[in-house]
Amino acid sequence: MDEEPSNPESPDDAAESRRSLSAFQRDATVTDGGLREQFDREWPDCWADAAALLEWAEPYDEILEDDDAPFYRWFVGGRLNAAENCVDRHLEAGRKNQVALRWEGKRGERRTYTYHDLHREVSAVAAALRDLGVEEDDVVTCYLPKLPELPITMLACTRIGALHNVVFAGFAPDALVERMAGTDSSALVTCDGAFREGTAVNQKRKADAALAELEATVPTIVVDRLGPENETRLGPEQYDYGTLVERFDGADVPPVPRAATDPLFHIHTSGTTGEPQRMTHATGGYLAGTAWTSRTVFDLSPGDTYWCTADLGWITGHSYVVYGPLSRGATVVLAEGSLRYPDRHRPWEIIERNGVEVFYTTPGVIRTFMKWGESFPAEHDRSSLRLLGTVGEPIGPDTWEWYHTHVGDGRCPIVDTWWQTETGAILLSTIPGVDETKPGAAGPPLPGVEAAVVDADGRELPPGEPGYLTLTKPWPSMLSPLEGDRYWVLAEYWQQFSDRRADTWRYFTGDRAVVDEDGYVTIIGRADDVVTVGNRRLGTAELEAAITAVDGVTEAAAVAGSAGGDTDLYVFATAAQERTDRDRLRGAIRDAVVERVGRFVEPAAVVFTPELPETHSGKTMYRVLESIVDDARLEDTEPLRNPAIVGELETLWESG
Ligand code: 6R9
Repeated sequence: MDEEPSNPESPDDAAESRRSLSAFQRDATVTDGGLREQFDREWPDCWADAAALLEWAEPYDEILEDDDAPFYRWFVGGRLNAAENCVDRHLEAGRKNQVALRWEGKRGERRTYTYHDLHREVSAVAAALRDLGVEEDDVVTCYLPKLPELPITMLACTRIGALHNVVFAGFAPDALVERMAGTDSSALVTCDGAFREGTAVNQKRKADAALAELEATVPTIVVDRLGPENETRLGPEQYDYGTLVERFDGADVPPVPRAATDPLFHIHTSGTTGEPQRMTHATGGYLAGTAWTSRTVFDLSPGDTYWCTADLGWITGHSYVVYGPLSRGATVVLAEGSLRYPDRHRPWEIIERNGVEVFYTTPGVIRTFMKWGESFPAEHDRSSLRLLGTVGEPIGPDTWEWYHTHVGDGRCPIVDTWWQTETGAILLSTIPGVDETKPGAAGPPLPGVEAAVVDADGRELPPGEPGYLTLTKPWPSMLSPLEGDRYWVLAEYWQQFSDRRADTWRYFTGDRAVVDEDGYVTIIGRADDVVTVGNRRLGTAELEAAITAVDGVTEAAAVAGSAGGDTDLYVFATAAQERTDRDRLRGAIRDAVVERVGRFVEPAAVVFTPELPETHSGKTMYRVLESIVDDARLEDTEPLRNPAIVGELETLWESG
């Protein structure tokens, strides 16, 4: 046997980690084990607890209005401003010199913004946007990488009641065109370029290409990221960010009170059809949800140092880089660029240097750390860490154990947080000050949240039986579509499992899941990822779950391809240990698939790869694997977090 035991902890270590878990619980903000019962009893009034974490310009009259279900309205009658909640009120609370943002640039640059600095620059940008004609309810598209100017611009928009629409900076111009046109954007904020592993990449050229495609000209603000050595020409209606900030420095722009039900921002999901869909969140409910979960799940209090690796182009960056942690008055670390540049010590140096207490990332990033090896975290002081989080896809037990042991030293609880762009905030997770964790299971629904796993006819399934994950009660940070989006939102999320005549509404998450006797939910994967082999349609989620259950397999993706003429099933997998016996593992994977779906779908090939291609938000990119199997040309790999894997996969595939 050349395998190491999969659980490196001895019983003594395990006892030790339980002891320190209670050390976390002793200091946690939320330790009330009766919170779920209390929320159930008082629902929906319990959500006043979340609203109480915010500063309201006018109090709300009604917590939940359901006249127009499933288009629920939260905190009706209330008015508030997001920028005021994330910035101004911390000044008033005597925290003006507390650090709000610590930015670490790709080239070793560091910038620190106190809440006072943040207030000043947010106000200046807000004044500049107004000067360029942006009004309340207008939409401003942001096409920026992880620079401080991005959260600042987002907050500047919300300060004047404009909506932001952040588009991932890695997307190509046509994606920008589509998202700007789809939101009727009145302004664009972008930058001259970005450094990619040392070389300057032209971002403005992409923005200009998109602007040329749009019908109307919109004013464009350009952040100078490349410095004076890379001169950028500004065209008509294009303005330098730094010049505007100087010009409007000291401007007094009072935050515009918005109705709680007014939209706060747009963000796009890829949607099941693959077309980007415009999603919208409402000001009051979204802020209440992100603030409350930042406190309850991430245990964030003013002054806590927190680092989330997500890009701001995704919902995780909105909810848990900007709105949640800043509304809590935390110190947010923002790291530009890749975690492996200039070398693999970077993530641990960031944690060490900044004294990061709470760290939030995706299983894909953790698997990359695993591949690099435990010596990297081991060389750095991580004693500041007290809580770890994960999001975006299921975390397998091996990855969980590694995270727990080598990042958290067996003493930091892990929160496996399940949520979606549409849900706005975390809905399934353990509360680290209260609940036991089970590796691999996201956890029970948070207080006030109700979930059910159902069969295709909507009948609730008993524990242990996999089915569709639905949400049976509305929640404050829920999607709040504009009038024109209601039709498709109904069809996509509310149609399948609701009984409209009985006015009983169930939100369909699009995920498959299984719940255990204790109410902990394990996410299996997306219900719509289906492969057709022969004439059978197979859910990839269950296949992959069966494969990753094989000891020694960390991750798997199943795709259909016609490399051999007929349509066959192909499996890509990553192995827990470099030295694992591949042939034995291959055999075990084949057996697992056959046992799951029968002999007729025995995989035509099982390919071991160091990583699966994945998006920046941590989802397996099946399109890349399909194009490799079918030897098709691959367009656009820009949405990939790990583009280097494509070449490696091609080589692995060709070498059989
Ligand atoms: C926040 C975010 C949503 C989909 C969701 C599910 C998957 C998210 C997860 C998870 C297992 C978790 N997902 N968190 N799967 N465990 N803790 O990722 O939003 O990009 O909209 O994706 O991500 O499949 O339905 P979004």
